[in-house]
Amino acid sequence: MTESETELVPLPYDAAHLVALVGDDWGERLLGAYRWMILGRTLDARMLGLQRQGRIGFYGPATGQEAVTVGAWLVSRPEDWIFPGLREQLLALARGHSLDAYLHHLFANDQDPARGRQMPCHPTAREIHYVSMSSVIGTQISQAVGMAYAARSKRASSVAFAFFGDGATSSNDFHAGMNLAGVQRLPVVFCCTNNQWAISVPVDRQSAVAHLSMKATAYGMPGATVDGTDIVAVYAALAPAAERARRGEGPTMLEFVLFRMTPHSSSDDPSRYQARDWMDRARAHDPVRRLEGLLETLGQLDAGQKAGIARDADLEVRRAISVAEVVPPPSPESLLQDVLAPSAGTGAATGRG
Ligand SMILES: Cc1ncc(C[n+]2csc(CCOP(=O)(O)OP(=O)(O)O)c2C)c(N)n1
Ligand SMILES: [Mg+2]
Repeated sequence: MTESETELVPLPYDAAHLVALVGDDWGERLLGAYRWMILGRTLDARMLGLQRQGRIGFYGPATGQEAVTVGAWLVSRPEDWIFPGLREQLLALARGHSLDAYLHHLFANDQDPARGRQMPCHPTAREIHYVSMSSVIGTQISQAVGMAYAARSKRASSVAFAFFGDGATSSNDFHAGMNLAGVQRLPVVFCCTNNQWAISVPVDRQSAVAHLSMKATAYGMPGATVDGTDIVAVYAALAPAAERARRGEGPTMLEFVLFRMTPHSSSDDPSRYQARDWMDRARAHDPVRRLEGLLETLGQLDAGQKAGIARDADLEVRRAISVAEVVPPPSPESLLQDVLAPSAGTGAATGRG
């Protein structure tokens, strides 16, 4: 089967369903979601290309996972905190982190918010409550729980969204974090992006349960398995989980089943371990094409708009690359910036504030 022959599994909604599930403004909201998904898809393709050309060092794509990140954008509020796993960069951008800042980071240049000191493709964006991604699998889960504990102590209404992959459910932090959140009824939404692989290890070699969401039961919280390639289903699961957390009723664990549509990262060759039909099955559940088909069927997107959205995303990504690529690397002196607090009267301040 070739790419063009792969039959897409359509999203099963009519307008009445969408009013009930997303609200009266579903057309506008889902079209906005579609724009972000196209930007994410465009970014992934261009960044993998740049990595192959030796222009950036490393990239971790999120192709196939866009319905979850953009669904979380529709649900989360500015006061919430995002603790990403490995593939939530699009959520940072949709929440307001600039594409330029992200590209500066990927080029690890002088305007990189992390000044070239973080691993590549590990954005951090304090201004939009997007905590630096940790490649140490699972650690962000217990950090999210700590943030939720702090929010509850301060009587703040913020919710912590903890993202992690299927592989992370085998980490110690998953169990410690879920347990504390369950006992303390903390405002956390645990979002497991089950893309069915932990690099080359398939999910059935990772866990003996039929659905990872069953693990919620052990920690006394509700859990559900959701089609993570259906943005409407993602929204319909995330919105009540966030509201429940905000009302002080405790955490929820959602397992979003989806397909990793690229190598694990720019360092990986999945042809060595994936079945040949993997990509055919993945394309049939492509979250971007599924939403696109729904919007077209319901008269919210025509060919002209579609081409315009794709062109805008391409131009925006190209523009940001051209801006970031010419910025020099951080100077050696910058190594001490943000490390030492300015000390009054000594003139030895090196931080940027
Ligand atoms: C504690 C720890 N062990 C191992 C690794 C190496 N490693 C990096 S990504 C990864 C797989 C993660 O799989 P999953 O949690 O399913 O996330 P995905 O990459 O599929 O999004 C592993 C084992 C690591 N980074 N940290
Ligand atoms: Mg995985």
